[in-house]
Parts: sequence; C-alpha cells; structure tokens
Amino acid sequence: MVESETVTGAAAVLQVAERYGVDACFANPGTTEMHFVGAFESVPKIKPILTLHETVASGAADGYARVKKGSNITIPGVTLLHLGPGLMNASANLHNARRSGSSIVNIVGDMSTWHSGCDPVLESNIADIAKINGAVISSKVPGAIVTDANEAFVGAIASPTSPGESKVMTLIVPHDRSWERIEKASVSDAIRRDVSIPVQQHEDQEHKEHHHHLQSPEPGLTKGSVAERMHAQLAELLDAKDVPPPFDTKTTFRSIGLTSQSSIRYAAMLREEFHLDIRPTIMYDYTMVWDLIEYIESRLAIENKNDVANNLSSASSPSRESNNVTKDTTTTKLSPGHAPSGLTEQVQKAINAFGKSFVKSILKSEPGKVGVYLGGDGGIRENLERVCQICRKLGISEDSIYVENAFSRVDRGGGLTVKRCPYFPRDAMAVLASFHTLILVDAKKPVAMFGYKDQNFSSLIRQGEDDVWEIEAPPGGKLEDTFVAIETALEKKESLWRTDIADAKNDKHREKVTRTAKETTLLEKSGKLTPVAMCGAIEKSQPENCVVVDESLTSGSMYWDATDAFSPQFTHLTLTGGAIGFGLSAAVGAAVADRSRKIIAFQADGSGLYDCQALWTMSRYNLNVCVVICNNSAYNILNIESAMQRVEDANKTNLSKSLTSLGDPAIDWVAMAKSFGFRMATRCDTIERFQMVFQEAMEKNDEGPILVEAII
Ligand SMILES: Cc1ncc(C[n+]2csc(CCOP(=O)(O)OP(=O)(O)O)c2C)c(N)n1
Ligand SMILES: [Mg+2]
Repeated sequence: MVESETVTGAAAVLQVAERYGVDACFANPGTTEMHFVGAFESVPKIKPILTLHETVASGAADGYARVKKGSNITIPGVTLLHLGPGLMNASANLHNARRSGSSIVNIVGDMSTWHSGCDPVLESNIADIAKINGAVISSKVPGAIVTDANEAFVGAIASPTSPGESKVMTLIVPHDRSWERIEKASVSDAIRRDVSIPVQQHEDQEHKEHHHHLQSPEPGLTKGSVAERMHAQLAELLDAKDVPPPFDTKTTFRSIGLTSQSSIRYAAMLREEFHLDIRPTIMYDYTMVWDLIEYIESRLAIENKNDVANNLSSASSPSRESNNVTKDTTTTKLSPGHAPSGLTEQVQKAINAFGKSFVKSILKSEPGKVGVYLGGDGGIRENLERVCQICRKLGISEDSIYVENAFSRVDRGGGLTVKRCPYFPRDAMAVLASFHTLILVDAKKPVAMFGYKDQNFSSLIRQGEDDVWEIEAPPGGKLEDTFVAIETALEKKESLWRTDIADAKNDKHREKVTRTAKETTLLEKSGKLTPVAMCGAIEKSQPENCVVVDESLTSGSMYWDATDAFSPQFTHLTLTGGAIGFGLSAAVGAAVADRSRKIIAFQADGSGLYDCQALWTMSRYNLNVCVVICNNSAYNILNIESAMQRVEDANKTNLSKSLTSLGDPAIDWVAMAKSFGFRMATRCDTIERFQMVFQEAMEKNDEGPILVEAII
C-alpha cells in the first residue's frame, strides 16, 4: 500500500466522528493514544481540547452534548482517554452523562492485540469499566475500525427505547488498530455509504442526498463487520450449519451491525432455535454479545448443542412495562438508531391510538388535577413550547407543569414558565400527590433521591398505573412523533378545548412567578453578600442566550425562583447524576459547543474542587466562561442532611464537623484561578460589589474566562 493513499486507524475514527458533526474532542492521551494525537493534524475540523484530568474530559463532553442538542439534532460529546485508569477517572462524570441522557462516545486506547493478556502494568478490563455507564465496542479485528466507530456513533445518537436509557458508548481501540494503515478510498467509501442516517441533523443538501440514500439502501457487506464476526463465531460455537446469516443482501451496511433489523431477526432466531433469552433492543450492546458468546461457550463445554437447546430456559423475552406508547407494540419494536422516517405502520398506528385515548381521557379529567412531569429532552425549547401548547388546549395550566429537580437541560425565560420539582423527597411527593393524573414527558417515574430512616418510600408518585401517562419517543422514532400524534388527535377535538381554563390560571401564575422573582431580586440591596442576593444579582445581569451550568447546590437554591418567564431566554443545565464535580467541566464543554454564548458556571465550592483543573482548560482555550464560586467554606448540604437525619452525636466535637467544613485551611479561589492562567479573578463579600463585578463580567466577551469568588 502506498503510504500517501492510506490513513491510520486513528485518523479513520476521527473522520467518522467528523461526519457526525463533532468538532471537538476532550482528551487526555497516553502512549496507546499517540496515533490519535497525530491524527488531529489530518482531521483539522475536530479540535483537540486538553483536559488535565479525565473527569474534566467526560464532564466537558456531557456539557458539549447538552448544548449542541436540539429537538432534532444530536451531536455526541467525544472523549479520548488512556486505557482503563483513564476511563475510571472519567467514570463519575460519565455517570452524570448517562443520567442526563447525553450522547457520548469515549475513545479509549488499549494494549496492542498481541500484547494484551500478558499483564503489562497498565492493563485492566476496560470493557468491564465501560459497561457501568453504557455499551462497549472493542475494535479488535483488522480492517473493522470504520465499521466499529460508526456503530459507536450510531449507538450514541440513537433514540432511546425508554427515557433515561444510556447513550454513552465506549469504543476501545487497541494500539495496533490505531496505527494500522487503511486505504483512504475504503475509509471514504465506507463513510459515504454508512454514515448517512445520523447526518439527519445537517439540514443541508448533502443531508438530503444521504437521507434519500438511507431510504433506498444499497446492498453492502464489508469484511470484518461485527455481525459477520459474531455470526461466524456463533455458528462455530453452535456447530450449526443451519444458523441463518445475520443479514441478507437487502440490508444496509449499517444494519449489519447490531443496531439493526437483522439483529432483531438474529435475536429472534437465537430465541427460537436455542431458547436463549435475548432481547433485540439490547443487542446493540456489544458486551451483551460477547457475554452471550462466553455463555454459550461455557454451556458447550459441558453439553452438546442439542442439550443446550433442550436445557436452556425458554422464558419469553421480557416486555416493557406500563401504560406507555409502546404498550401495544412490543412485537414491533425497532432497534435504537432507526431513522425517524422509519416508523413502521404498526408503530404509527399505535401512537395514533395512544394520542386519541390520551386526549380523550385528559379532556374529561377534573380541571386542576392533571400534573405534568418533564425530563430528558422535554426541556429543549421547541419541545417545551409544544408541551405548553398541548397543555393549554387540554386545560392544564403552567403551574401544573414541573421539570425534574435534577434536569439535563431546560431552556428558560422568553415567555416560558414551568416549575421545578423540589429536591427533598417529602416535598416532591407532596407536590406530585396534589394531582389525580400525572403525565410524564420523556421522564422516568420519579423516585426519592435517598431512602431516609423516617421516610420509608421509594416512589414519589402515588397515582396508579391507569392514572399515569408516559409520553416518550416511540420505538424507532422521536419524541416529536408522539407530540404529532397528540396534536393530530387534539385538532379533531377543537370544540372541547379548555384553553379558557388554562389561560385564566396561567395569567395568575405568571403574575405570581414575576412577583416572586422581583421579591427575590429586590429583597436585599446592600450589605453582606447572601445566597439569595447573589441569585438575584445573577438573574438581573445574565445576558440573553447565556448558558447557566448550575452546580451551585445549597447556595443557588433560590436561583430557579429568581428567574421568571420574562427573563431573557437562557439555557439551564444541572447535575443529573448527583456525582459532584461536574459544573466546571461541563462549562468547558458548553463553551466549546457554542463560542457565541456566554457561559455562567454557577459553582458550589466543595463540588468545584473535584474538577478545578477545568479552570486551566478554560484559560488555555480562552473560553467565554464566567465562574461564580459560591464559597461557603463547607459541604453545607451535608450539614443540612445531618440535622435532618438527626445524626447521633453530630458536631459534638470538631471530629465530625471536620468532615463537612472546608475552612481550615481556607481555599483561595482567586489565587487558584490566577495560577491556572485567569487574567481576571475577583473576590466579593458584599452585595454591591458582587453586583458590580458580575455585571462587568457579563459585558466582557473575548477576553477569556473570569472568576468571581462570592464569599457567602
Ligand atoms: C462524587 C461524589 N462524592 C461525594 C458526594 C457526597 N456529597 C454530596 S453534596 C457534597 C458536598 C457539597 O458541597 P458544596 O459543593 O460546597 O455545596 P454546598 O453544600 O456547600 O452548597 C458531597 C461531598 C457526591 N454526591 N458525589
Ligand atoms: Mg460549599
């Protein structure tokens, strides 16, 4: 092969990422990723962003994915991590990303295929670590890197089959696969042919051509495709000449992978022929397949094929629970990643029927007794506006619409006013119990954050199955498809709309929200800085279209109320998985995702110390971030928890207090920021000074990050 006509496996992976719209990679590389480091030179559209700890990389990828996301756009956040230890360091923020439903692809290097297993010091079971937060693809077979990378991206952007399903994918690339030379022509051919569905988001002509291509799949088959390998291994293991191939000539190259119709058929075959309990919807998890192979191997070690067939459990595949749109469609479930246009007739019929019975039932409900609980993509402006419009027609006022307490993203202001579910379980339960009927929009059924000694409950809802409606993406479709079904049903019932009921309440609600916001802002004007005054000052000066990455914990508890419907539009992100140390990192990702937006990292001090290296990345890349550190020199929430739980002997002496106090020695955030390269970092301990400094920070845009340390 002539070298100039080839690229490395590493460069091929980045080229695939580029086709999915990715323009940044949050990286902390090592020896096994050096060919990726070199590959950035040949794929200049993807900017490598160095993070000084992997938790910053994964948190940044999460922030990036949340900001890039639109109601019809998904661009994954990408990390480049060094082996198992790098991935382990990234895991807490991958947990948050998983809980956020963010699309992430981790590229993790591994030992060369021929070197693995001989126990070099940095070797560990990377797949096991990755499995904690999502699915894994290990690209071990020569020549399969483009297929494997493509599968990783397809998995990350796939519509989930239920709210909260993980979209974190890990692509393990052994060292020798990263330097392997692959013909340029075959990489671009494969990319042109396969990376078509996900590019749905690029609304250009190019996209349309690809989309068309998607609907008229060409026969395609590539040596080394994962399904081919899987099929070969299974056929060998089962010694079954009659194992049907997992594809036919009509399947697209993409569908040869496990996120495909063929895998559904393949799974069905495994169920029927070998009585294995395999669900097609989870077949896209490669680790499942390897587990399956291992499982069969172990069975075959003691029994012959016939015994296996006779003895294995023939339990039918578990079906999805409850009263949701997929209730009647379990037999027609599509694989994740299926194109939006790919709704089958049966699924379309099912969501139309769902829309009709939903509208009929809610229009008959007692006014004021229907509540809405939003999660996932429900907070994206277009979706939220749609929900509010649907609710208005159904007679549900805005004061009955709640978002999860730990939400991934809510686009706020600009006329939108919804409520936030309280943090403490008892309060949340009281709010939700005030409704007879609950509508969950792209949200899991809410459960208590913890099970307390005197609060022996898990579920936060008391409504029975029949009183809970779940609005979510149908199998193979998008949330939007379900909205359309409801809207269509509503159009036919115009004479029954209850907009008057909603409007009367909405006006009152808006008045109240505005009053509360004003009161919060005006409560204290001068003197010692307090959390409430800080929240008010931030709301007052935050510019239109900013992103507030909110890990302010107890100090920012009034911030939600300080902002009202008439605040300029902004995007609000919070800690979704409870693993603190997300905010500064996510602010890096948010700033990289959209350099035109001002990012406000509203940050509690204790949490910020988990990922304070993010400050260096902000400086190095001159990111438009204003960091507000809420310095209360404590793990304040733990003091509150300790009091609430009436912990025996707490604070009797300094011994227990020493585990919640951060004051001794005091941490100097201004000095820390300066040491990380910040040119502007200021401490404030009065309201007047904070207002002035924050206002000035909001007016600066191209001068790099700014840190405001609020002593409260
Ligand atoms: C990864 C992780 N480690 C520990 C905790 C437990 N924890 C929850 S909140 C908290 C302290 C938060 O303190 P700070 O960020 O200063 O916020 P404050 O309570 O002062 O508002 C800790 C240690 C956690 N949630 N996640
Ligand atoms: Mg604190």
